[in-house]
Amino acid sequence: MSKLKDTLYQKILDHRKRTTKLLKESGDTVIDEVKVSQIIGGMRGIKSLVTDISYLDPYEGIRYRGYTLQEVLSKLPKAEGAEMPYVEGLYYLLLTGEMPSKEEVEELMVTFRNRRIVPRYVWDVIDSFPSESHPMAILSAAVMSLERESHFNVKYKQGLNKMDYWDSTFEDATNLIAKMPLIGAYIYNKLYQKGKGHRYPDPSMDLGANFAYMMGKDKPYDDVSRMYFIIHADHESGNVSAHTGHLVASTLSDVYYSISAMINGLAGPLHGLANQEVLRWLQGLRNQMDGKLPNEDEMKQYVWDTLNRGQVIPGYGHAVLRKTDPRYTVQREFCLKHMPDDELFKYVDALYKVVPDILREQGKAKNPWPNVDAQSGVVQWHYGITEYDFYTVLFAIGRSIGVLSNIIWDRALGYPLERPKSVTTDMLEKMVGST
Ligand code: CMX
Repeated sequence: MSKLKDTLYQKILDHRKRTTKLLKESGDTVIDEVKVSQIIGGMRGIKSLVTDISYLDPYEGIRYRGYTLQEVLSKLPKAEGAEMPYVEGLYYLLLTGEMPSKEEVEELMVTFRNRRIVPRYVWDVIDSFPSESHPMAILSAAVMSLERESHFNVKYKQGLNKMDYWDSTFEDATNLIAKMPLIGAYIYNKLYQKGKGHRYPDPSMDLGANFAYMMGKDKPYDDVSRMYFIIHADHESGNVSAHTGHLVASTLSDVYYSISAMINGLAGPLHGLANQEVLRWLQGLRNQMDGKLPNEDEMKQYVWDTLNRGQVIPGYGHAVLRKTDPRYTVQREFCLKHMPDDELFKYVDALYKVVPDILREQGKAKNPWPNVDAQSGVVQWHYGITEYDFYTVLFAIGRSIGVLSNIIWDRALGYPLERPKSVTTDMLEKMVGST
């Protein structure tokens, strides 16, 4: 057993006792109440899921296993000369709650290296898509096609003990994380480089550096990849991508079905696709201004025009957060250091000065502050990834690390099939006495 798997197993044994005790001694304790507005309003804020991988505080932002993003970025081991930590270390942290040592990360790097070969039929699936297809549709299908590799399914058919579900799920999850960057880079090269730029991974490199290498990008794009995958990895359990992954996995569908579903949820413009929407929207402004940087009044006008057309300002607002997203701040700091004179970054910076006040004045959005997506496309654009349809694929590679960690723990703690109850509008009207 690897150090990671052994540590994880010990944690699982301890944690099971806590869950059993909670259920046995406090199973009927009321934690929350539900309002009509929440039932009609997308279940906002109802406390009905449990996860220990991450927690989202509305005013502080995300913490992974209790650590803020800044702490994660400074405490996880880094490659020699790198600014951003190993992505492999994040998987260790999310699964075990412990900061790994450099040796523990290196062991995990070897594990990923040994598992990253992608079967030929996956490349065939990707190649069979028309070139106008959205990369998220291709990614979803590619992950789906890997389903026949599932160890969990084989073991389940053989008659698997419930206590052991987590083990083969861990194997599947680790295999999939190892392959995701290769699949993503291959999709990029197929769609936008016509297959010419495809490179096989370099065995000496970590996950982030290898992704940069396969994308044909020089330094500091290795750090951009590491930063990107780490900050997008998890955002507690209620967001659409994480929740979809968990929901599908709760039927004991394997991780390939679950992550494919997660990708489909992430592909919507109100969720992961918002980062490409930001770029599209900014390009609209740039075209309108003939490339000249708008002054504050012109910027305000463009924002108001968007709102007056009944559209949202992409990259602003959030269902839970009520302050500037720390994932935005991490990327902003990177931009200030590496690309302060970038033209689009200046647009993003100028927007930050006008949008929150305008959204407050309009009085609809509960959170007028920028979210992660307001910055992430600009970083990619600067390093030559100008095909913004691709940005959500990068988000999906990162998000799969958190969602897979959650699914392994779901299995370890025996969480059941998810099945909330619905009511009819008639029933709601009767309940509130309005008929
Ligand atoms: N621009 C304009 N209006 C906005 C807005 C924005 N950025 N954010 C919220 N609003 C509006 C909503 O559309 C809603 O209007 P209606 O009452 O007319 O339906 C009202 O303000 C209240 O919404 P809310 O409770 O503040 O926000 P929700 O929880 O319903 O939605 C989100 C959250 C992210 C979908 C929304 O803020 C939005 O559409 N933002 C723009 C898209 C975006 O950046 N998405 C990425 C989020 C991060 C991620 O998940 O990846």
